[in-house]
Amino acid sequence: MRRLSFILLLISGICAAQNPIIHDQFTADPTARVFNGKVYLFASHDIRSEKNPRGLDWFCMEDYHVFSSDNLVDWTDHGVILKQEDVPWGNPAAYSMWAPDCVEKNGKYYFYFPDAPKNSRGGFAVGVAVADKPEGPYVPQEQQVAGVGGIDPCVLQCSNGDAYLIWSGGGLRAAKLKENMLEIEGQSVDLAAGLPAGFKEGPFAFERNGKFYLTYPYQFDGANNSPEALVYAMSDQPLGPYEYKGVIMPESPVGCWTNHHSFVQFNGEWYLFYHHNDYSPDFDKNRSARIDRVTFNPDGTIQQVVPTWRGVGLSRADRFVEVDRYSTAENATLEFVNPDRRFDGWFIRYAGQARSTYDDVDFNGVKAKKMTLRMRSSSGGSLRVKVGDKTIGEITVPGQTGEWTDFTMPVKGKIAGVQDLAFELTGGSVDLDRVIFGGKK
Ligand code: FUB
Repeated sequence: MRRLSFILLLISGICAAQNPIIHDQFTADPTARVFNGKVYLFASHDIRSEKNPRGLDWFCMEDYHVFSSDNLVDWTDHGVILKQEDVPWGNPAAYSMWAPDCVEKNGKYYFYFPDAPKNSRGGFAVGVAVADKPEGPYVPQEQQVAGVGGIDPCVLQCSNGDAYLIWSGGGLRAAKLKENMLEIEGQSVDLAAGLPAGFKEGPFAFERNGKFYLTYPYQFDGANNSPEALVYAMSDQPLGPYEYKGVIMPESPVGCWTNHHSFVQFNGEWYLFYHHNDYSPDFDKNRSARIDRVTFNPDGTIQQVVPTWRGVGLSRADRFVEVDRYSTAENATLEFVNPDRRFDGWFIRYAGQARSTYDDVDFNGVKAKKMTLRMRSSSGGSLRVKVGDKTIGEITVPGQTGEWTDFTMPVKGKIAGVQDLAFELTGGSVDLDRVIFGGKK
Protein backbone atom coordinates (compact mmCIF):
# COMPACT_ATOMS: atom_id res chain seq x y z
CA MET A 1 0.00 0.00 0.00
CA ARG A 2 2.82 2.39 0.96
CA ARG A 3 4.57 1.47 -2.27
CA LEU A 4 1.37 2.24 -4.19
CA SER A 5 0.94 5.66 -2.59
CA PHE A 6 4.62 6.43 -3.29
CA ILE A 7 4.05 5.57 -6.96
CA LEU A 8 0.81 7.58 -7.03
CA LEU A 9 2.63 10.62 -5.66
CA LEU A 10 5.26 10.27 -8.35
CA ILE A 11 2.56 10.20 -11.00
CA SER A 12 0.08 12.74 -9.65
CA GLY A 13 2.50 15.65 -9.36
CA ILE A 14 1.36 16.80 -5.93
CA CYS A 15 4.05 19.14 -4.74
CA ALA A 16 4.84 21.23 -1.72
CA ALA A 17 4.68 24.96 -2.18
CA GLN A 18 7.59 27.36 -2.10
CA ASN A 19 7.93 30.76 -3.80
CA PRO A 20 5.87 31.53 -5.74
CA ILE A 21 3.08 29.98 -3.71
CA ILE A 22 0.33 29.50 -6.32
CA HIS A 23 1.34 27.36 -9.29
CA ASP A 24 -1.50 27.41 -11.77
CA GLN A 25 -2.43 31.07 -12.26
CA PHE A 26 -1.01 34.54 -11.70
CA THR A 27 -1.69 36.02 -8.26
CA ALA A 28 -0.69 39.66 -7.82
CA ASP A 29 -1.19 42.21 -5.03
CA PRO A 30 -1.53 39.55 -2.31
CA THR A 31 -3.39 40.54 0.83
CA ALA A 32 -3.31 37.85 3.50
CA ARG A 33 -5.75 37.82 6.41
CA VAL A 34 -6.29 35.29 9.19
CA PHE A 35 -9.88 34.17 9.60
CA ASN A 36 -10.98 31.21 11.73
CA GLY A 37 -7.44 29.90 12.20
CA LYS A 38 -6.54 29.86 8.51
CA VAL A 39 -4.72 32.31 6.26
CA TYR A 40 -6.85 33.62 3.41
CA LEU A 41 -5.15 35.10 0.40
CA PHE A 42 -7.02 37.76 -1.59
CA ALA A 43 -5.11 38.59 -4.74
CA SER A 44 -5.47 40.28 -8.09
CA HIS A 45 -5.72 37.77 -10.91
CA ASP A 46 -3.46 38.87 -13.76
CA ILE A 47 -4.40 37.45 -17.13
CA ARG A 48 -3.63 38.14 -20.78
CA SER A 49 -6.69 38.69 -22.92
CA GLU A 50 -7.20 39.83 -26.47
CA LYS A 51 -10.76 40.83 -25.50
CA ASN A 52 -9.23 43.80 -23.71
CA PRO A 53 -7.56 46.39 -26.01
CA ARG A 54 -4.70 46.68 -23.43
CA GLY A 55 -4.91 43.01 -22.49
CA LEU A 56 -1.53 42.03 -23.84
CA ASP A 57 0.62 44.96 -22.76
CA TRP A 58 -0.85 46.31 -19.51
CA PHE A 59 -2.49 45.15 -16.27
CA CYS A 60 -5.49 43.04 -17.16
CA MET A 61 -7.78 41.53 -14.51
CA GLU A 62 -11.39 40.43 -14.79
CA ASP A 63 -12.05 38.62 -11.50
CA TYR A 64 -10.78 37.64 -8.06
CA HIS A 65 -10.10 34.25 -6.52
CA VAL A 66 -9.63 33.56 -2.81
CA PHE A 67 -7.20 30.94 -1.52
CA SER A 68 -6.75 29.51 1.97
CA SER A 69 -4.11 27.55 3.83
CA ASP A 70 -3.56 26.30 7.35
CA ASN A 71 0.20 25.84 6.93
CA LEU A 72 1.27 28.46 4.34
CA VAL A 73 2.37 25.58 2.11
CA ASP A 74 -0.77 23.87 0.79
CA TRP A 75 -3.20 26.38 -0.72
CA THR A 76 -6.80 25.69 -1.64
CA ASP A 77 -8.28 27.78 -4.43
CA HIS A 78 -11.92 28.51 -3.52
CA GLY A 79 -12.53 29.81 -7.01
CA VAL A 80 -13.85 33.11 -8.33
CA ILE A 81 -15.42 35.32 -5.65
CA LEU A 82 -16.20 38.35 -7.81
CA LYS A 83 -16.03 39.16 -11.49
CA GLN A 84 -16.27 42.43 -13.37
CA GLU A 85 -19.72 41.63 -14.81
CA ASP A 86 -21.07 41.29 -11.23
CA VAL A 87 -20.30 44.84 -10.12
CA PRO A 88 -23.48 46.94 -10.55
CA TRP A 89 -21.59 50.25 -10.80
CA GLY A 90 -18.56 48.89 -12.70
CA ASN A 91 -17.66 48.77 -16.35
CA PRO A 92 -18.08 45.05 -17.19
CA ALA A 93 -15.31 45.20 -19.80
CA ALA A 94 -12.70 47.32 -18.03
CA TYR A 95 -10.42 44.48 -16.83
CA SER A 96 -9.52 46.79 -13.94
CA MET A 97 -10.01 44.64 -10.87
CA TRP A 98 -6.79 45.71 -9.22
CA ALA A 99 -5.47 45.15 -5.70
CA PRO A 100 -8.12 44.10 -3.13
CA ASP A 101 -8.41 43.65 0.63
CA CYS A 102 -10.86 41.84 2.91
CA VAL A 103 -11.62 42.24 6.62
CA GLU A 104 -14.09 40.70 9.04
CA LYS A 105 -16.41 42.58 11.35
CA ASN A 106 -19.19 41.05 13.47
CA GLY A 107 -19.19 37.86 11.45
CA LYS A 108 -19.40 39.55 8.04
CA TYR A 109 -16.58 39.68 5.53
CA TYR A 110 -16.05 42.96 3.67
CA PHE A 111 -14.15 42.64 0.42
CA TYR A 112 -12.81 45.98 -0.89
CA PHE A 113 -11.77 46.22 -4.51
CA PRO A 114 -11.00 48.84 -7.14
CA ASP A 115 -12.80 48.89 -10.45
CA ALA A 116 -13.45 51.30 -13.31
CA PRO A 117 -16.91 52.83 -12.96
CA LYS A 118 -19.31 52.63 -15.90
CA ASN A 119 -18.83 55.53 -18.31
CA SER A 120 -15.56 56.61 -16.68
CA ARG A 121 -12.60 57.51 -18.85
CA GLY A 122 -9.72 55.80 -17.10
CA GLY A 123 -10.73 56.58 -13.52
CA PHE A 124 -11.04 54.13 -10.65
CA ALA A 125 -13.39 53.83 -7.70
CA VAL A 126 -13.56 51.46 -4.76
CA GLY A 127 -16.38 49.02 -4.10
CA VAL A 128 -17.30 46.65 -1.28
CA ALA A 129 -18.77 43.17 -1.56
CA VAL A 130 -20.08 41.43 1.56
CA ALA A 131 -20.15 37.75 2.51
CA ASP A 132 -20.97 35.54 5.48
CA LYS A 133 -17.87 33.40 4.95
CA PRO A 134 -14.35 34.30 3.77
CA GLU A 135 -14.82 32.00 0.76
CA GLY A 136 -17.96 33.90 -0.24
CA PRO A 137 -20.34 34.16 -1.98
CA TYR A 138 -19.70 37.91 -1.98
CA VAL A 139 -22.50 40.31 -2.85
CA PRO A 140 -21.31 43.64 -4.24
CA GLN A 141 -22.96 46.86 -3.07
CA GLU A 142 -25.05 48.72 -5.64
CA GLN A 143 -22.78 51.76 -5.51
CA GLN A 144 -19.09 52.47 -5.12
CA VAL A 145 -17.88 53.90 -1.78
CA ALA A 146 -18.76 57.61 -1.92
CA GLY A 147 -15.79 59.97 -1.54
CA VAL A 148 -13.18 57.36 -2.48
CA GLY A 149 -11.59 57.68 -5.91
CA GLY A 150 -8.57 55.52 -6.64
CA ILE A 151 -7.04 52.08 -6.36
CA ASP A 152 -5.55 49.64 -3.87
CA PRO A 153 -7.95 49.87 -0.91
CA CYS A 154 -6.65 48.55 2.40
CA VAL A 155 -8.37 48.53 5.76
CA LEU A 156 -6.50 49.37 8.95
CA GLN A 157 -8.30 47.65 11.81
CA CYS A 158 -7.33 49.12 15.16
CA SER A 159 -7.30 47.29 18.47
CA ASN A 160 -9.98 49.71 19.78
CA GLY A 161 -12.40 48.56 17.07
CA ASP A 162 -12.01 51.56 14.75
CA ALA A 163 -11.36 50.89 11.07
CA TYR A 164 -9.84 53.16 8.42
CA LEU A 165 -9.95 52.84 4.67
CA ILE A 166 -6.64 53.73 3.05
CA TRP A 167 -6.14 53.94 -0.69
CA SER A 168 -4.00 55.29 -3.45
CA GLY A 169 -5.58 57.98 -5.59
CA GLY A 170 -4.43 61.57 -5.94
CA GLY A 171 -1.73 60.54 -3.46
CA LEU A 172 -2.16 58.46 -0.34
CA ARG A 173 -5.59 58.98 1.21
CA ALA A 174 -7.27 57.67 4.35
CA ALA A 175 -10.64 58.07 6.06
CA LYS A 176 -12.40 56.48 9.00
CA LEU A 177 -14.96 53.85 8.07
CA LYS A 178 -18.41 54.08 9.57
CA GLU A 179 -19.63 51.19 11.75
CA ASN A 180 -21.30 49.71 8.65
CA MET A 181 -17.86 49.35 6.94
CA LEU A 182 -19.49 50.55 3.73
CA GLU A 183 -19.10 54.31 4.01
CA ILE A 184 -16.43 56.73 5.14
CA GLU A 185 -16.96 59.39 7.78
CA GLY A 186 -16.20 62.92 6.62
CA GLN A 187 -13.37 63.92 4.32
CA SER A 188 -10.29 61.84 3.60
CA VAL A 189 -6.87 63.03 4.69
CA ASP A 190 -3.45 62.92 3.02
CA LEU A 191 -1.39 60.25 4.83
CA ALA A 192 1.78 61.01 2.87
CA ALA A 193 2.15 64.48 4.40
CA GLY A 194 5.70 64.78 5.71
CA LEU A 195 6.93 61.54 4.13
CA PRO A 196 9.74 61.52 1.52
CA ALA A 197 8.46 61.96 -2.05
CA GLY A 198 8.19 58.63 -3.86
CA PHE A 199 4.98 57.02 -2.56
CA LYS A 200 3.51 55.18 -5.52
CA GLU A 201 0.52 52.97 -4.64
CA GLY A 202 -0.51 49.82 -2.76
CA PRO A 203 -0.57 50.96 0.90
CA PHE A 204 -0.93 48.38 3.65
CA ALA A 205 -1.35 49.49 7.28
CA PHE A 206 -1.52 47.56 10.52
CA GLU A 207 -1.24 48.01 14.26
CA ARG A 208 1.32 46.13 16.37
CA ASN A 209 2.06 46.70 20.07
CA GLY A 210 0.23 50.03 20.04
CA LYS A 211 2.20 51.39 17.05
CA PHE A 212 0.75 51.96 13.60
CA TYR A 213 2.69 50.87 10.54
CA LEU A 214 2.10 52.38 7.13
CA THR A 215 3.87 50.29 4.50
CA TYR A 216 3.87 51.04 0.79
CA PRO A 217 5.56 50.67 -2.61
CA TYR A 218 8.03 53.47 -3.13
CA GLN A 219 10.06 54.67 -6.08
CA PHE A 220 13.49 56.05 -5.32
CA ASP A 221 13.29 58.22 -8.42
CA GLY A 222 10.38 60.11 -6.82
CA ALA A 223 7.50 58.11 -8.32
CA ASN A 224 8.92 58.37 -11.81
CA ASN A 225 8.52 54.75 -12.83
CA SER A 226 11.57 53.01 -11.45
CA PRO A 227 10.80 49.54 -9.96
CA GLU A 228 9.07 49.75 -6.61
CA ALA A 229 10.76 49.08 -3.29
CA LEU A 230 8.64 48.39 -0.22
CA VAL A 231 9.16 50.91 2.56
CA TYR A 232 7.47 51.87 5.80
CA ALA A 233 6.66 54.61 8.25
CA MET A 234 5.40 54.50 11.83
CA SER A 235 3.07 56.57 13.97
CA ASP A 236 1.29 56.54 17.33
CA GLN A 237 -1.96 57.45 15.58
CA PRO A 238 -3.79 55.66 12.73
CA LEU A 239 -4.06 58.85 10.69
CA GLY A 240 -0.50 59.98 11.40
CA PRO A 241 1.60 61.96 11.20
CA TYR A 242 3.82 59.07 10.07
CA GLU A 243 7.59 59.07 10.34
CA TYR A 244 9.55 57.38 7.54
CA LYS A 245 11.59 54.43 8.84
CA GLY A 246 13.19 52.69 5.88
CA VAL A 247 13.16 49.92 3.32
CA ILE A 248 11.37 46.62 3.89
CA MET A 249 12.30 45.10 0.54
CA PRO A 250 14.54 46.66 -2.15
CA GLU A 251 13.58 46.87 -5.82
CA SER A 252 13.30 43.69 -7.88
CA PRO A 253 16.76 42.60 -9.07
CA VAL A 254 15.31 41.85 -12.51
CA GLY A 255 13.27 45.02 -12.83
CA CYS A 256 9.73 43.83 -12.07
CA TRP A 257 8.08 47.24 -11.99
CA THR A 258 5.52 46.72 -9.23
CA ASN A 259 5.62 45.17 -5.83
CA HIS A 260 2.52 44.97 -3.64
CA HIS A 261 2.33 43.36 -0.26
CA SER A 262 0.65 42.71 3.06
CA PHE A 263 1.76 41.77 6.55
CA VAL A 264 0.09 39.04 8.54
CA GLN A 265 0.72 37.40 11.90
CA PHE A 266 -0.02 33.68 11.91
CA ASN A 267 0.75 31.19 14.67
CA GLY A 268 2.95 33.75 16.41
CA GLU A 269 5.14 34.57 13.37
CA TRP A 270 4.96 37.59 11.07
CA TYR A 271 5.02 37.14 7.30
CA LEU A 272 5.32 39.43 4.32
CA PHE A 273 3.22 38.50 1.31
CA TYR A 274 4.43 40.24 -1.85
CA HIS A 275 4.60 39.59 -5.56
CA HIS A 276 7.16 39.15 -8.33
CA ASN A 277 7.04 38.22 -12.00
CA ASP A 278 8.58 34.76 -11.45
CA TYR A 279 6.46 32.88 -13.97
CA SER A 280 6.60 35.75 -16.46
CA PRO A 281 10.16 37.09 -16.66
CA ASP A 282 9.50 38.84 -19.97
CA PHE A 283 6.23 40.57 -18.99
CA ASP A 284 6.08 42.11 -15.53
CA LYS A 285 2.29 42.65 -15.51
CA ASN A 286 1.83 38.92 -14.86
CA ARG A 287 2.86 38.47 -11.28
CA SER A 288 2.87 35.76 -8.63
CA ALA A 289 2.46 35.87 -4.86
CA ARG A 290 5.33 34.99 -2.57
CA ILE A 291 5.83 34.79 1.20
CA ASP A 292 8.87 35.46 3.34
CA ARG A 293 9.34 35.78 7.07
CA VAL A 294 9.42 39.18 8.81
CA THR A 295 11.49 40.04 11.88
CA PHE A 296 10.74 43.04 14.07
CA ASN A 297 13.51 44.62 16.14
CA PRO A 298 12.89 45.17 19.88
CA ASP A 299 12.11 48.85 19.19
CA GLY A 300 9.38 47.84 16.71
CA THR A 301 11.31 48.67 13.53
CA ILE A 302 11.31 46.09 10.73
CA GLN A 303 14.37 44.22 9.47
CA GLN A 304 14.77 44.17 5.69
CA VAL A 305 13.17 41.12 4.18
CA VAL A 306 15.38 39.16 1.79
CA PRO A 307 13.27 37.65 -0.99
CA THR A 308 13.84 33.91 -1.26
CA TRP A 309 12.93 31.09 -3.56
CA ARG A 310 12.55 28.77 -0.59
CA GLY A 311 9.76 30.78 1.00
CA VAL A 312 8.30 29.55 4.27
CA GLY A 313 6.88 26.40 5.81
CA LEU A 314 8.00 22.79 5.84
CA SER A 315 8.29 20.62 2.72
CA ARG A 316 7.33 17.03 3.38
CA ALA A 317 10.04 14.58 2.36
CA ASP A 318 7.47 12.14 0.95
CA ARG A 319 6.10 14.71 -1.48
CA PHE A 320 8.08 16.17 -4.35
CA VAL A 321 10.59 18.63 -2.99
CA GLU A 322 11.21 21.20 -5.70
CA VAL A 323 14.85 21.73 -4.86
CA ASP A 324 15.20 24.43 -7.52
CA ARG A 325 13.47 26.69 -4.95
CA TYR A 326 16.76 26.56 -3.12
CA SER A 327 17.85 28.18 0.12
CA THR A 328 21.41 28.80 -1.10
CA ALA A 329 23.27 27.93 -4.29
CA GLU A 330 26.76 28.16 -5.80
CA ASN A 331 27.54 27.50 -9.47
CA ALA A 332 23.92 26.66 -10.07
CA THR A 333 21.40 28.29 -12.38
CA LEU A 334 17.64 28.05 -12.79
CA GLU A 335 15.71 27.34 -15.96
CA PHE A 336 12.08 26.57 -16.76
CA VAL A 337 11.41 22.85 -17.17
CA ASN A 338 9.24 23.74 -20.16
CA PRO A 339 9.54 27.34 -21.41
CA ASP A 340 6.14 26.96 -23.11
CA ARG A 341 4.44 25.88 -19.86
CA ARG A 342 6.05 27.96 -17.19
CA PHE A 343 3.67 26.93 -14.42
CA ASP A 344 5.44 23.54 -14.61
CA GLY A 345 8.25 25.27 -12.73
CA TRP A 346 12.01 25.19 -12.83
CA PHE A 347 14.99 22.91 -12.58
CA ILE A 348 18.43 23.62 -11.20
CA ARG A 349 21.53 23.19 -13.38
CA TYR A 350 24.75 22.40 -11.55
CA ALA A 351 28.02 22.93 -13.39
CA GLY A 352 31.52 22.14 -12.12
CA GLN A 353 32.04 22.40 -8.36
CA ALA A 354 28.43 23.25 -7.51
CA ARG A 355 26.23 23.09 -4.47
CA SER A 356 22.75 24.02 -3.37
CA THR A 357 20.86 23.70 -0.11
CA TYR A 358 17.19 23.33 0.64
CA ASP A 359 16.08 23.96 4.22
CA ASP A 360 13.26 22.63 6.36
CA VAL A 361 12.33 19.24 4.93
CA ASP A 362 9.99 17.33 7.21
CA PHE A 363 10.89 13.65 7.59
CA ASN A 364 8.46 13.05 10.47
CA GLY A 365 6.51 9.88 9.73
CA VAL A 366 8.48 9.26 6.53
CA LYS A 367 10.29 5.94 6.05
CA ALA A 368 13.13 7.47 4.09
CA LYS A 369 14.74 4.26 2.86
CA LYS A 370 15.25 5.48 -0.67
CA MET A 371 15.19 8.72 -2.60
CA THR A 372 14.23 9.38 -6.18
CA LEU A 373 15.82 12.30 -8.00
CA ARG A 374 14.53 13.49 -11.36
CA MET A 375 17.65 14.39 -13.31
CA ARG A 376 19.28 14.58 -16.70
CA SER A 377 22.74 15.34 -17.93
CA SER A 378 24.57 15.88 -21.17
CA SER A 379 28.14 15.56 -19.92
CA GLY A 380 27.53 13.39 -16.86
CA GLY A 381 28.46 14.07 -13.27
CA SER A 382 28.38 12.73 -9.78
CA LEU A 383 25.84 14.19 -7.37
CA ARG A 384 26.12 13.83 -3.59
CA VAL A 385 23.07 14.28 -1.37
CA LYS A 386 23.56 15.35 2.24
CA VAL A 387 21.43 15.88 5.29
CA GLY A 388 23.27 18.55 7.22
CA ASP A 389 26.93 17.43 6.96
CA LYS A 390 26.14 13.74 6.50
CA THR A 391 26.20 12.17 3.05
CA ILE A 392 23.07 10.05 2.57
CA GLY A 393 23.69 9.04 -1.02
CA GLU A 394 25.81 9.63 -4.10
CA ILE A 395 24.93 8.87 -7.66
CA THR A 396 26.80 9.05 -10.91
CA VAL A 397 24.57 10.37 -13.64
CA PRO A 398 25.71 9.21 -17.07
CA GLY A 399 26.09 11.68 -19.93
CA GLN A 400 23.58 11.91 -22.78
CA THR A 401 20.58 10.93 -20.62
CA GLY A 402 18.27 12.83 -22.96
CA GLU A 403 14.86 13.08 -21.30
CA TRP A 404 14.26 13.57 -17.59
CA THR A 405 14.90 10.31 -15.77
CA ASP A 406 14.01 9.24 -12.23
CA PHE A 407 17.13 7.90 -10.49
CA THR A 408 16.34 5.94 -7.32
CA MET A 409 18.98 5.13 -4.74
CA PRO A 410 19.07 3.87 -1.18
CA VAL A 411 19.35 6.36 1.66
CA LYS A 412 22.32 5.76 3.97
CA GLY A 413 21.40 5.99 7.64
CA LYS A 414 18.20 6.96 9.35
CA ILE A 415 16.68 10.39 8.86
CA ALA A 416 14.16 11.84 11.28
CA GLY A 417 12.73 15.23 12.18
CA VAL A 418 13.10 18.42 10.15
CA GLN A 419 16.32 18.54 8.16
CA ASP A 420 18.21 20.72 5.70
CA LEU A 421 19.26 19.04 2.46
CA ALA A 422 22.38 19.76 0.43
CA PHE A 423 23.25 18.68 -3.11
CA GLU A 424 26.87 18.76 -4.30
CA LEU A 425 28.30 18.19 -7.74
CA THR A 426 32.01 17.51 -7.95
CA GLY A 427 32.38 18.04 -11.68
CA GLY A 428 30.57 17.84 -15.00
CA SER A 429 27.04 19.13 -15.27
CA VAL A 430 23.73 17.78 -13.96
CA ASP A 431 20.16 19.12 -14.10
CA LEU A 432 17.99 18.34 -11.06
CA ASP A 433 14.25 18.90 -11.06
CA ARG A 434 13.04 17.43 -7.78
CA VAL A 435 13.50 14.79 -5.14
CA ILE A 436 11.17 12.59 -3.11
CA PHE A 437 11.88 10.19 -0.23
CA GLY A 438 10.10 7.07 0.86
CA GLY A 439 9.45 3.42 0.25
CA LYS A 440 11.58 0.34 0.79
CA LYS A 441 15.16 0.00 -0.31
O1 FUB B 1 -2.14 45.16 -9.93
C1 FUB B 1 -2.32 46.42 -10.52
C2 FUB B 1 -1.54 47.43 -9.75
O2 FUB B 1 -0.17 47.12 -9.78
C3 FUB B 1 -1.87 47.48 -8.30
O3 FUB B 1 -3.08 48.09 -8.04
C4 FUB B 1 -0.68 48.17 -7.80
O4 FUB B 1 -0.53 48.16 -6.42
C5 FUB B 1 0.41 47.42 -8.53
O5 FUB B 1 0.73 46.23 -7.90
